[in-house]
Amino acid sequence: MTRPRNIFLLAAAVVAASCGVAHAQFIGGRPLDVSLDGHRGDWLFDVTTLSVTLLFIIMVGIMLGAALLHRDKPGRKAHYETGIGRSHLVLTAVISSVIFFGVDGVLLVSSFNSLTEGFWKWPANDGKTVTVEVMAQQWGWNLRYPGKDGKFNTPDDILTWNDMPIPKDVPVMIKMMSKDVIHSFYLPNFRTKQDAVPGQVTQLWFQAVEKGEFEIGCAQHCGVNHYKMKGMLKVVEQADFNQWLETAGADAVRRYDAADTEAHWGWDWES
Ligand SMILES: [Cu+2]
Repeated sequence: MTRPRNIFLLAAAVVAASCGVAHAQFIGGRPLDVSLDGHRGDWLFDVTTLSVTLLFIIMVGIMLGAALLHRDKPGRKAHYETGIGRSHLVLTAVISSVIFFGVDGVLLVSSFNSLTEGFWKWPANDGKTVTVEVMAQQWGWNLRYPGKDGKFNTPDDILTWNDMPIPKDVPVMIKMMSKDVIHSFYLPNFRTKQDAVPGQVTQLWFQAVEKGEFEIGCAQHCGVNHYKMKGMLKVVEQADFNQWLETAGADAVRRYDAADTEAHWGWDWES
C-alpha cells in the first residue's frame, strides 16, 4: 500500500509544481506575453489561424454540399462541366481575389506595420536604453554589460553566464555573435528571437512590461546538448537593476585579468 500511495503523492507534487510553472509562464496555451510588442505577433498568429480554419470549414462545406446535392439518383444523367465559361472564370477570379486581398493582403500589410512600428524601430542609444552584447557558444550564453564607462570591451565590463538581469519598462538592445555554430537567441515570453551567427553581428530589441523570470532558449539545433542551452532573463525594477550594476560592476573591476584573453570577446558598440 505504501508504494502506490507514495507514487500518487509524487505524481500530485509533480502536477502541482508544473501547474505553478505553467501559471507563471503560460496563458491560454502560449507563453505569457510580458513585452511591449509581443501582441503584434500574437495578433498575426490569431488572424492566420482563424482565416485558415474558416477557409477549411467553407471548403469542406462546399464539398459536402456538392456531394449531397449532386449524388446519383434514378433518372439523373451525369454531365460534364469544362469550367472555362465566362461565369466560371468570373466566379473563380472573385473568390481568389477575396482570399488573396482579404487574407494574404491583410497579413502582409499587418506584418510590415509590425516590423516598422515595433521590431525594426530600434531604440536610441541614449544612456537610458540598456545595451548588452551576447556571445553564444555550445551550450550557453555569455553576456556582457558595458559597466560604468558605457563602453564595451573595457576592464569594468560586467560578464555573466546564462544570467540576464534587465529593468522593467526600459528598452533593451542586444547585439550578438556566436563563437562556434549558429544559435538563436529566443525569448518566448517576448515573442522575439534572432540568430547568433559566427563572424557576424546581429541585433534585436525588446521591452519588458512585467517583472519576473523568463527563459532564454536557443531556437537553432546547435549540437547534442542544444536542449540544455538555457538562460534566465530577470526583469526587475530600475532601482534594483541599478543596485546590481553597482555591485557587479565593482566585482568586475576587482576580477579583471588582462591575461585572460578568453574573457575579452566583446567588441566596440556601433549604433
Ligand atoms: Cu544553441
